[in-house]
Amino acid sequence: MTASLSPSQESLEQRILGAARELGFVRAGIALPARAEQAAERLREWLAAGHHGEMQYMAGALDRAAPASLLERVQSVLVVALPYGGAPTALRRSETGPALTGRVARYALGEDYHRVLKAKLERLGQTIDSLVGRPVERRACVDSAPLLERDFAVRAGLGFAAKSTLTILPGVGSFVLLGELLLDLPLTPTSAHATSGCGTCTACLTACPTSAFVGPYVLDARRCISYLTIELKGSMPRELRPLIGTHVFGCDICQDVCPWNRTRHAADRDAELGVRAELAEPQLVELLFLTSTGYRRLVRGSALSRVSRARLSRNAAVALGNTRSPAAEAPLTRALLGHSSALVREHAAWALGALGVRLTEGRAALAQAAQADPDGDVRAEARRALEQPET
Ligand code: B12
Ligand code: SF4
Ligand code: SF4
Repeated sequence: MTASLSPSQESLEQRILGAARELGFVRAGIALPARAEQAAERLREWLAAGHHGEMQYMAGALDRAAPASLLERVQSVLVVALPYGGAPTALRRSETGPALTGRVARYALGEDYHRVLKAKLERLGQTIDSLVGRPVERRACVDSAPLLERDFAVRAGLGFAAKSTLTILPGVGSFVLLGELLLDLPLTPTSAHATSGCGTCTACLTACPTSAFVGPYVLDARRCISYLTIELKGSMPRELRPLIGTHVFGCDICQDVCPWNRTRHAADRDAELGVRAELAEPQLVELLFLTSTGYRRLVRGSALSRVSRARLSRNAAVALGNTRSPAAEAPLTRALLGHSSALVREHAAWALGALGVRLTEGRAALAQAAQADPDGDVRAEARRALEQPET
């Protein structure tokens, strides 16, 4: 807080930040809504390099660096952080799970964070109304709003911009989701976080299985497992498929290796996010053959609803190939010969080739698909898979 602050204002900011903490936000801060010029320039360079891939919404008309493009009369940006970490073993029954089990990133293991965060921000907004004594014009943003959320989090003093591109909150780590309330209310900003805390560390850059970092602070989203399993709609680049492992929705590797996430004081996962058993240990064969009813049941109220049924099954096919387990051959064969989605059949063909085991029925199915599948991409993939050596 600055010295020029009047006592009544000071108590308003403190009470707002206190109310945020009571709602379960592990950190909260206030930034001025001025356009983030440097971040805008970095975003421009990132887009010009094509690092956003198919995420056309990142190149949309609205200025992500200027909150005023979302709320014309915005005077303050209140930024909050909701913790979703916790020891991985507490979230999953076992680290590797039984054979043919996939991995869902921690943020998506429970209830849809958009919904949880939005509801908490709405409650915070109501508290602000009662503190101020009138309805304050506001807009809640969580992830999907065109706003450079991480930059405003740094400006509001929540944490620093890390080499992994994530915002790290000292004492808390990076397993936090960000949300903002844009307010037509003048508030004194909290101090920005100026310095990076990465030092000479490069653990995240080297641990990334797909080499998605162009360098420190810059990610080529097209190579990131999060993008490949969630955002990408069509075929996965063939050279990246073996590197995806058993991830079926998102990836936490660059955060798991980060020393800032090993703090003993790591905040507990917000109780309203919870953890769903079927997401903590997703069964790959079930995902491969999801029915429309099963899909609706699985994704209802979950962040997985961002991904279509065919894409989830595509991800499961790739993950099954990467298990290198002989038990994956039968379900992949069945998918190759009978799945209604050509996207899934194509990835099932690749996965059979990638299994690296002596195929029994799989080879005959590949030969049949190479000849007779109605889709050209599936036929080509099956031919390629037949050329893979069996061990
Ligand atoms: C598009 C997007 C993605 C894309 C691209 C990610 C990316 N790095 O850009 C994909 C699909 C790959 C993705 C993945 C993930 N995402 Co995402 N994603 C977004 C989204 C919608 C926009 C991000 C963006 O603006 N990218 C554009 C680039 C240019 O911006 P940037 O990476 O933030 O870069 C800034 C800094 O790195 C900095 N910078 C650049 N160069 C330099 C140099 C120096 C020296 C310094 C100091 C700074 C600096 O300037 C840039 C502009 O401010 C935001 C929500 C939002 N509306 O902001 C969530 C968000 C960033 N994602 C989030 C999460 C949780 C994830 C995942 C962890 C999910 C998962 N487990 O799979 C992964 C993490 C991957 C990673 N290492 O970033 C959280 C991050 C929370 C946090 N603590 O940082 C956000 C904020 C959503 C939220 N509301 O909580 N995501
Ligand atoms: S989320 Fe996974 S794939 Fe993406 S940058 Fe981090 S380690 Fe790499
Ligand atoms: S792993 Fe190291 S370099 Fe990467 S974000 Fe964490 S501290 Fe920074």
